[in-house]
Amino acid sequence: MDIIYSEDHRKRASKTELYGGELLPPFECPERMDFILEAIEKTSLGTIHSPKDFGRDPITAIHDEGFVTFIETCWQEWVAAGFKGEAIASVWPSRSMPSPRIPSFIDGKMGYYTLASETSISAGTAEAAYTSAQVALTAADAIMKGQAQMMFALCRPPGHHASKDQFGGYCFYNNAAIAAQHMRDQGAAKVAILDVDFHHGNGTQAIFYDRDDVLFLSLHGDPAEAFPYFLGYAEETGLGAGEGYNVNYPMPPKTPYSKWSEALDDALGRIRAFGADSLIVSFGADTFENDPISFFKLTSADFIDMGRRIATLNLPTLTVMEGGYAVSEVGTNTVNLLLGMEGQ
Ligand code: OKP
Ligand code: ZN
Repeated sequence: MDIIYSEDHRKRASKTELYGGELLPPFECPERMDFILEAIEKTSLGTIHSPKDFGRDPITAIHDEGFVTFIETCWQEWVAAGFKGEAIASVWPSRSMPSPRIPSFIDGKMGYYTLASETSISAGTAEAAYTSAQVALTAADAIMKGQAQMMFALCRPPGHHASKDQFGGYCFYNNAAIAAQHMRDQGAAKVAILDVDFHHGNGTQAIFYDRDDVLFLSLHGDPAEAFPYFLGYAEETGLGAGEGYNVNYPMPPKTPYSKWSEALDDALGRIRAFGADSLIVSFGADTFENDPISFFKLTSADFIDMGRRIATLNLPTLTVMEGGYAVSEVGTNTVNLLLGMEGQ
């Protein structure tokens, strides 16, 4: 399967992540891509292509105009305000002060447009996020044009935590959601998004929550114990026309593949019943047993079986890269999924 990738991801080189009260080097680092590229080259999985530029419109088809402008201008405004560190939110329109007004000063604007403060914005973040969305769009477009049955969008930064107007969880623009909307606009009637990253895809869920044309299913660490904590429970099944088109599979610490794959099989059955004509897999390798911030127990070999099972759907399939932080093994695990999908 062919791969879309851009070196622009290196512009996202934040120095700090707020973790356990410390500012540490981010888990979501550029080196992740080097290990994935190295593993791809070893297996001759397919050809790597640069993204095309679909412009800003497919991004604002999913995200608020004001939010996109904020992402584009945040760093300059933060620097102009005289702050010395990277841009990190510190105050929110919380339950006791649910203001609908958007502050004009950048420190306040940060809180309005942020959903989690581990993720800082720094020089180049906006450009990397823009190109990451173009990577997903280019791969989706190739599928819609019938040029490929399967494509891999090697996106960085990831996207599934980003909602229409909030960034966080290492995500800025929701690459999978932007690709799904592009597929709809290019003639796909029913798109299924299967999110197998360890973390719940809260942004993707929120974006499609009231829609019946995009089925969202997510397998993830129970939000009672895992990021993003405030979304991802099984009782969240959709709203209005979207009722029944959102499916969550929260799972406890130490979940092995034998259990995890039961949820996967159920999800695959629902995708078949929905009658999807295209599939997007939001793929994170952070379900891996040695992932430093996650708690499932999948082995490297399990990713091959995961790919094989997903391929039984026999649908045009776009795989979009999300997380995975066991850096030295993220390449092997990602390539294993893709080889499994190809029936190897
Ligand atoms: C992004 B993706 C742990 C906090 C968790 C955010 C994790 C974002 C994961 N104390 N920090 O879904 O892989
Ligand atoms: Zn994740």
